[in-house]
Amino acid sequence: MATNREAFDEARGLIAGGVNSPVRAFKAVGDTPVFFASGYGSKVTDIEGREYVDYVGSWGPLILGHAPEPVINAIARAAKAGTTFGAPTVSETALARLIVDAVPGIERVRLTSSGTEASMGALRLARGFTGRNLVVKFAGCYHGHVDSLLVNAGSGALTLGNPDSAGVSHEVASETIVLPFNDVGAMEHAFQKFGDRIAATILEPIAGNMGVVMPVRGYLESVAAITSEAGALFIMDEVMTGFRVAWGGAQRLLDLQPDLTVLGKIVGGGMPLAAFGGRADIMAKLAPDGPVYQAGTLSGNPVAVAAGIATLTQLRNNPAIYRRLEVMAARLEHGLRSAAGRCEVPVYIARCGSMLTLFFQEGPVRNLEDAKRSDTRRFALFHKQMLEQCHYLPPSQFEAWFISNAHTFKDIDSTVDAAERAFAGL
Ligand code: KE4
Repeated sequence: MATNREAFDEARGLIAGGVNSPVRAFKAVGDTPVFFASGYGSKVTDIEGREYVDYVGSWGPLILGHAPEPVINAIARAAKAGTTFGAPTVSETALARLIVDAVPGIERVRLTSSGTEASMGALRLARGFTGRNLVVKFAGCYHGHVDSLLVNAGSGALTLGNPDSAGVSHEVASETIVLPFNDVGAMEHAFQKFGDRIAATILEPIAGNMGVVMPVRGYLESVAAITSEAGALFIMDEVMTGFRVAWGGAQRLLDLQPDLTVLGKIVGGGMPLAAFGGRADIMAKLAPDGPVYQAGTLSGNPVAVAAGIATLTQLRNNPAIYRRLEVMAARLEHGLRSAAGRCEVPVYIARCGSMLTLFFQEGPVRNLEDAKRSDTRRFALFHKQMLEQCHYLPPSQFEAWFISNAHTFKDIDSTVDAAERAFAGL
């Protein structure tokens, strides 16, 4: 049986960096990545046979936990009937109906295979609809590796200390205006200067890719109003918050409707499926009815759609799941804060529902500059000590922890106890 180190060495000889997504390489915590063999409920087991309580949950999709029976059964049934046709199926319509019924800002939807594709499609659609080129995004918000959005991105790029990606041309980057999050004045200034050239404003309504950062009161409403007054489109990237912070996402929780919404992660139930959608008049501009081209061989494939339908159906039919997630996540937040206090380790915990981040600093964390003041060395030590105690946290200070409906009080309390031992060792 190979060790994680041996598996990583072998992978690096064949896969770029040994991983298929950079953040998985554990560079930010200076450790060897864990290779998983299986997952069930709130637990994952690595190739060395160690079992961990999992707070990554594949970076958000697994709100029901690993391998939930209704989802696995739906995937198996769908796969036996054929994995993909490249032709319409009624199951895609069924998933579309679930999404349209749940998300206030979506009247029409288009399914894709990743959040990046969905963000890219939403952006191209906004430019096609408005006939304008400039886009406003926010430092620390991440929307996938879309060239024009990979400018001062958060998440992987930030974690690797390389906020601007090589390979993104100056011309492309020059059409993206990057503003600080939670700063209305910066929005006003940008729109005074460029307003009639701006196609869209895109943001994570509750940021998760610089760590969890909440919008200050009234901020999102101001962003929406300034954007709309300029004739630009307001795009909410709810890849992480969609079906996570509430059944209808942050826009339902905050009662604020965007023109376009990007979805991913939970909507695909752990399979490669994402979506973008919005006002019918805007979506009508998409090919084949309209002039904005967007496509995908496996977009809406029956197996991923079956996983999405099974996951959303579980959430829709059991609204108590969100109340349970709130109880579990609040217990974790308060337990971590108390344990850090007893060990006199300054921490700032930001949380919305079952997504949270523990920052190693006094706080508050209102934007990327605040987030970057965190003690990432201390985070790396903490992460390592938690891993040694079999609690699997995201390998970056600038990511969100996720609690699933499969987590138990026992899981949460054991994590808090392990954290107290880790804080004491910092
Ligand atoms: P994907 O292309 O990875 O499916 O989605 C990109 C994306 C878009 N928008 C938001 C708000 C996101 O959080 C993401 C992806 N999130 C990261 C981690 N926070 C995925 C992990 C990874 O890159 O490996």
